[in-house]
Amino acid sequence: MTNESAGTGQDLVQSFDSLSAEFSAEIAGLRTEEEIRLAQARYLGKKGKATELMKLLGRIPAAERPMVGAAANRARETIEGLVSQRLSRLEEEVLAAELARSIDVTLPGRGGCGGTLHPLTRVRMEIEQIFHGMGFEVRTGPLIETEWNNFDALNTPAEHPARDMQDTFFVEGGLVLRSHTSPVQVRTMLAGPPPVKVIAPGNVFRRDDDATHTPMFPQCEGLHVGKDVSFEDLKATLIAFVQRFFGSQTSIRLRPSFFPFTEPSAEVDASCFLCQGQEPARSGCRLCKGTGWLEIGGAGMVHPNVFAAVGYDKYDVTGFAFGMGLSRMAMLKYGISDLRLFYENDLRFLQQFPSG
Ligand code: FA5
Repeated sequence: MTNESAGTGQDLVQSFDSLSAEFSAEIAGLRTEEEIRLAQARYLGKKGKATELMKLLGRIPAAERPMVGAAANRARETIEGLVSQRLSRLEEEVLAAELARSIDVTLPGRGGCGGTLHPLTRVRMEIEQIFHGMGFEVRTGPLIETEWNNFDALNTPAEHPARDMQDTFFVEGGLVLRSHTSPVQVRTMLAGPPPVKVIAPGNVFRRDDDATHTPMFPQCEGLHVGKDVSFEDLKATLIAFVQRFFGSQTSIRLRPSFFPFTEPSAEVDASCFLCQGQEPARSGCRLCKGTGWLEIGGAGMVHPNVFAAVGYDKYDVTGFAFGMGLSRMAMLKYGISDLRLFYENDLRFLQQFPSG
């Protein structure tokens, strides 16, 4: 029945009754609450079929209207009743499906994924342990240093060309992001008289950025000052260290070098622990690139000017110092080709270093 042909009241009553039957057939095939609610709206909503029929009420004789109104109410109640019946059945079906799922409560839990120590932390801890065994104490210093501690006291005055090699980040007020851990030497000696025997691990900063240089990297300083501390002691200490860190076959090579704060100075190389410096493995060695040696840091005897800067008697004491790059050492120990991997926090990389 349409707006144009209202028909009689009896026709309208019949239309309402058949609407209920139509809805009943439709709802039987619906599977979700959303489908049911949409169907309900198609019948009882603002533009629903029942609402449209109600608009015809005004066109029939007044005497027949109560009968039609009653039929409309009946249809509405039937439709709403069917909706709520269907919805509660649906709820029961969902519950029954949940209950039918078999759960094996005896299976072991999945557990969380535990964190592990970062490879650089592991290397630092291992180095601390090795030097602790040789009688070194661990010291630390601030990352933002005075220019004096970072350069001047280390025999590197403002105009010294060696400052260029460690070009760094300057902060206002004569402060710098420390470019090496050597200022901890100065702090340690200013803090008390000799003898001192310390290592100082920590991060340092430089204007560097490539596969083997990062702008921030960890170093470990070593300083031993006392009566008659000799170059021989330095060499013995470094040999003992590399043999514990890289393996007992490892030896070292000292190459003459220059650092303003040590004299004489040397670059420290460890023999490549992968090829042992032996042919035929050496020529194809991916770690040492065929040289048989791996550079691990710098070292030397403390310069008398450094003793003078911290108030130590340069005629009374001698000392050695060294500084190693920890990320380079980790790179060598674990065979890693790009230093930047340490700082990318890629789980696929980090998960290869489970805590031991
Ligand atoms: C120094 O920093 C000296 N302070 C070391 C020293 C201490 C010498 C005490 C004598 C006595 P050098 O600039 O060479 O030296 O750095 C030492 C080590 O840090 C290098 O051998 C290398 O392993 C590491 N290193 C240097 N620059 C970077 C960088 N940008 N990224 C990662 N590692 C670096």
